[in-house]
Amino acid sequence: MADYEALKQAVISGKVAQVKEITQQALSEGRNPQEVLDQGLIPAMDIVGQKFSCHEFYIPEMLIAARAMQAGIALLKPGLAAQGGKPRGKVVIGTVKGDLHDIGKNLVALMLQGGGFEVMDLGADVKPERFVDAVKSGQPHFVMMSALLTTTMLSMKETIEQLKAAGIRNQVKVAVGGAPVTQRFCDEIGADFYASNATGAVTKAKELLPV
Ligand code: B1M
Repeated sequence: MADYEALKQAVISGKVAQVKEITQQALSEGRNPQEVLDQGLIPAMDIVGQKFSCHEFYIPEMLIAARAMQAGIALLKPGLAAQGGKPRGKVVIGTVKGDLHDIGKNLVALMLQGGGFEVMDLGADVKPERFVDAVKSGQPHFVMMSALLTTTMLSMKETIEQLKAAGIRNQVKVAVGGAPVTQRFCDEIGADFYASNATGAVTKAKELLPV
């Protein structure tokens, strides 16, 4: 039986081999990759965050846990991206300037690919100018920005301002997400939509695609 409690503990303590083993076991039992993600890997990172907040963990422990989480995601990847289908639309995605958190952004990118979107991933620490250049050159339907820090989410506003200044704001739908981002913040900065998780980002993008 898939032991999600053991999976969480393995991620928290950064045990890569154990994470791989338990994840693989869950998949062999026929567990849905999304379930493994939602019940094992993601809750583990929430606990890591709590431990960091109360100074029980420091940066090295967060990095070690992040590496373990990524090892688990790598095994889930084929299943998460499997739905495929014909290309639905194009997305430019990145984690905003000053922000190196890319696990959530990578998951959103992966689920978008699974939903049939063509994804241009600009990586992390993406300056507004790079988003603007990517819209000009790639002609995407969507720009999706991720931020995990309250200090970096303001770069989302700056990116929207720069898209306006370049005269291309109306060519794309701008979507925002990441732990500190809210619907209210989305409305305040004039983004088109907010999604609290990867599945939500895919669902909303599908709804907004021109037919
Ligand atoms: Co950092 N970190 N970190 N960290 N880190 C947080 C975010 C923090 C909440 C921890 C804490 O204090 N409890 C805190 C932020 C506080 C704040 O601003 N409110 C924090 C801090 C302070 C920092 C540093 C400043 C620490 C320091 O140096 N003193 C530093 C900043 C570095 C920088 O970016 N410039 C830092 C560094 C790091 C590591 C590099 C060590 C590592 C990141 C490794 C990596 O990403 N490659 C790290 C980690 C791992 C975390 C926590 C523990 C986990 C983040 C994660 O991967 N979650 C995190 C605590 C937490 O979030 N609970 C924390 C799992 C991931 C699947 O979830 O990214 O939320 P998430 O993505 C979700 C949704 O948010 C959504 O969908 C995803 C999947 O469902 N989503 C989107 C994300 N992007 C989206 C975009 C969309 C839509 C949905 O577009 C439409």
